[in-house]
Amino acid sequence: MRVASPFVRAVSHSLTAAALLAFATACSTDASPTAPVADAATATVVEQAASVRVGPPEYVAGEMLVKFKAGVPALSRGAAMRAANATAAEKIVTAAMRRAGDREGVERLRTPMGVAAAIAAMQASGVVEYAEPNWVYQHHDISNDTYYTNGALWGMYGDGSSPVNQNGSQAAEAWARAAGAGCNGVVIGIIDEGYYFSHEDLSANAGVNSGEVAGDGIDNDRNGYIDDVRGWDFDGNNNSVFDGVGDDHGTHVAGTIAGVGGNGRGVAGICWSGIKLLSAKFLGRNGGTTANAIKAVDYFTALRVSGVNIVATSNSWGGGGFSQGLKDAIDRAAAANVLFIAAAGNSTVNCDASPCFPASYTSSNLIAVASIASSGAISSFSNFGATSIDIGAPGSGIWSTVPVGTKARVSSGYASYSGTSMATPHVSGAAALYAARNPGSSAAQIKAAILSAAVATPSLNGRVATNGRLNVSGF
Ligand SMILES: [Ca+2]
Ligand SMILES: [Ca+2]
Ligand SMILES: [Ca+2]
Ligand SMILES: [Ca+2]
Repeated sequence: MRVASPFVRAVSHSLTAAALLAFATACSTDASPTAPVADAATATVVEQAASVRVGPPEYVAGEMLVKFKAGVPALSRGAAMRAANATAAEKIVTAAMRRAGDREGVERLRTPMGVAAAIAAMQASGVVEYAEPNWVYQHHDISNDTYYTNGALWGMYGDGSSPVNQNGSQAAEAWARAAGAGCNGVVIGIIDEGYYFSHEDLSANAGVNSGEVAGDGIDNDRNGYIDDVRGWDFDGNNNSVFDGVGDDHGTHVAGTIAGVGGNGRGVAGICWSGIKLLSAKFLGRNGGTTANAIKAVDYFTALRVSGVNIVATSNSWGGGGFSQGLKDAIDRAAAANVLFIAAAGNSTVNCDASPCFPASYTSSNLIAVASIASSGAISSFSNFGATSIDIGAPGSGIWSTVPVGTKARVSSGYASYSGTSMATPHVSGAAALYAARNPGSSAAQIKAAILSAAVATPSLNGRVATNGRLNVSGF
């Protein structure tokens, strides 16, 4: 019996493809606007946020860069350094400097004095060409991706981003910080339909199982699956995890986690680069089974144990009743430090009163995700539960990647879907972002970071355990 189905509703799309609607149900009433909202209040907020962001430039405390004048005797250098209480940290003489006839190079000096005072002392010595702070440069990733800049991709915005939306995940603010928008070294397992790993806005972040050699008919990594290079299709029991435009839901999930950012096209996921996606396809045309869900969860657990840095699985599906077998699989993932991020479901039910699986499992590694709209309201369809559901995230009117076209000819498209299916990958991306910036974090630490950063949200008060919505601005 098929028990699981993807949690997606309300479809609109940029390119016409009837197959996109295959798993979608009726349009919800709170699909968010997909065009920029340009009212006076919004403009004011943008301006304020911009002024807040302008701060003094940063430099390395207790350091300066000094270039001594050519031919200055060591005695004079020593006197100048003593005046600035400075000690040598590094002498930088690059090949390019030498080629340019510069044998002095640049010295990086340490000093316990204030940097400004130390620089003044060096300059007063008369023996330096310059003395200056060792500036710290920030990586400011600002999305130029089409659906970001046109105001549609609200789930990535924050209260201090442009475009602005305080109800977004605040990812744009995390991107603007020093670490940027990359999620190096992190792998996320998508348990869903397959996904279009050749999509123009996904392919750079599509992972391969490095232990497997493609197409040799051999199970090189001995995990029980032959040629599982992109993952495994548990529904079809084969190694093709993308089987055409029917894999739109999985592809949409993938784009929210890891749509390639900054490439001037399409969308931007929470993680722009560095991340790798792998697929455990188990939802087919008629949904998926518990048996295949167990295999899919265990597939990623085994990869993690074998050394692949699977931080979380993203699970935008549900249905059926309690399964000890699936709970056990999720607990095995917990023991391997793999988070299980689960959609609350789209039936507007209280999961505390009427359990929603897999969201309601009590596994320590599970984060259950409700959906909010761009207004901050809980989405009309979203399940909730003060105990069983953890956090809200953007899920109404979410633009992401989809395959479009025909069976014979698939190409890259973008579409707006709504559902807790769309909220969940925002949290999966958040887990990846945190893990990338805090290497070696346990599943418990990542979960705690996500839940403790939630922003109190009236529509979620008493409806999710954190009473709040996703906020990755500080990750
Ligand atoms: Ca294999
Ligand atoms: Ca092989
Ligand atoms: Ca297949
Ligand atoms: Ca893009």
